[in-house]
Amino acid sequence: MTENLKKIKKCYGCGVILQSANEEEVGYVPANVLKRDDVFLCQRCFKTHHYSADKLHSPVVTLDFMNLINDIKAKNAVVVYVVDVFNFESSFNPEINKALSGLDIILVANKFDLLPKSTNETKLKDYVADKVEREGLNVKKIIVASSTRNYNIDELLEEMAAFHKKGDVYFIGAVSSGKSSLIKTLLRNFKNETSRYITTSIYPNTTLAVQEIPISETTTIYDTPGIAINNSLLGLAEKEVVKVIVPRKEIKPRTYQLLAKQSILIGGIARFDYVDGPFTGFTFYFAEGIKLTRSHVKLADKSFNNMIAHKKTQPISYLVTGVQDLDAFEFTTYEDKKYDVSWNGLGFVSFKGNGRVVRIYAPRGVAISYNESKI
Ligand SMILES: Nc1nc2c(ncn2[C@@H]2O[C@H](COP(=O)(O)OP(=O)(O)O)[C@@H](O)[C@H]2O)c(=O)[nH]1
Ligand SMILES: [Mg+2]
Repeated sequence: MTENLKKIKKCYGCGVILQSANEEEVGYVPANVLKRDDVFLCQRCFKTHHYSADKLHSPVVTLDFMNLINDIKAKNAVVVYVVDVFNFESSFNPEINKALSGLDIILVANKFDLLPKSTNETKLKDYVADKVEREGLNVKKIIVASSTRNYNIDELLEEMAAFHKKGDVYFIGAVSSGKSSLIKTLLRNFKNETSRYITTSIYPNTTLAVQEIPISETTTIYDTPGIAINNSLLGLAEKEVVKVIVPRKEIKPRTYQLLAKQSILIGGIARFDYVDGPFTGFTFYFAEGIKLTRSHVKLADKSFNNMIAHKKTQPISYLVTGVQDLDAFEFTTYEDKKYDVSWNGLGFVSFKGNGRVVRIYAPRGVAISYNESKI
């Protein structure tokens, strides 16, 4: 569902939205210039500044990881692919998916405890199954689990038992999806009756530190380092900010009834504008420490910058010193369904209804997505 998502062009210098309708108004760029993909500045900033728009990212799946994956393929081993249900869109990463294609996969949708108790597990599973099918992954089983709550870990053990007769089991997934925690919980339910020890060593032909956990004389679980997602706030923000944005316990959804032209400022790092449509409820799923502030679209730029300047919100990151550091995206709903818009690594907003126009602001480099609702 990306066909009706459009990127709003903003000036990387002053943050205003670029437009070619009125030369007297802020953000003016001639129409033929605005059409180009490499235009990042309004005419005024273009004349007074010199900016470089560095958008280069390192790849998600590195050569080292590909070597590991090739080895898994050669051994015909099983993969436990761990994704984080709170950060589903960022942890279920297209590059990781591509690397895993053709392998036998048990998919663990981990951190279920973070979603509200009312969450329908079957619906979530169906949602994941649909995504898995679209990606063409060879997933044998989807398990909705929580390593911290020891929820459905027995199911994972059973599934692994059915498979590991075939060979080794590799835990793969994005940084912080919970691979190591899952294995720790697994081991609590599992006795090492072998004469082999748990070791950590550099995986052959790579620089990856991989932990080997023997589960029989011949079979081993491998805990691999997390794959860093380059378009997630978790990978871009400083440690203190990551601490605030990662939820520790069940999310308490916060619902705002909004009129068109109202705006919610998400800490000092993101923003959600309700551009157009009827009075609608928007539910925000973010860690408790993230302060949400209601504003009006007209005042939002100023409030946002002020809150950052006077440290009146939480979190504030070096990534965002003002609205000029946010990219904006806009989309319109065309069906009477429930939707989620998500910021990779940060959280998501759910709402329902046709004909709603919303604008999503994210720190530059952080991917956003929108989907039919997963919960
Ligand atoms: N709420 C919750 N947090 C979890 C769960 N599993 C892992 N975590 C947390 O997520 C973070 C990353 O976990 P870790 O196992 O190190 O992830 P890895 O990078 O995939 O090995 C840690 O802070 C864990 O406490 C879970 O099921 N629920
Ligand atoms: Mg780990």
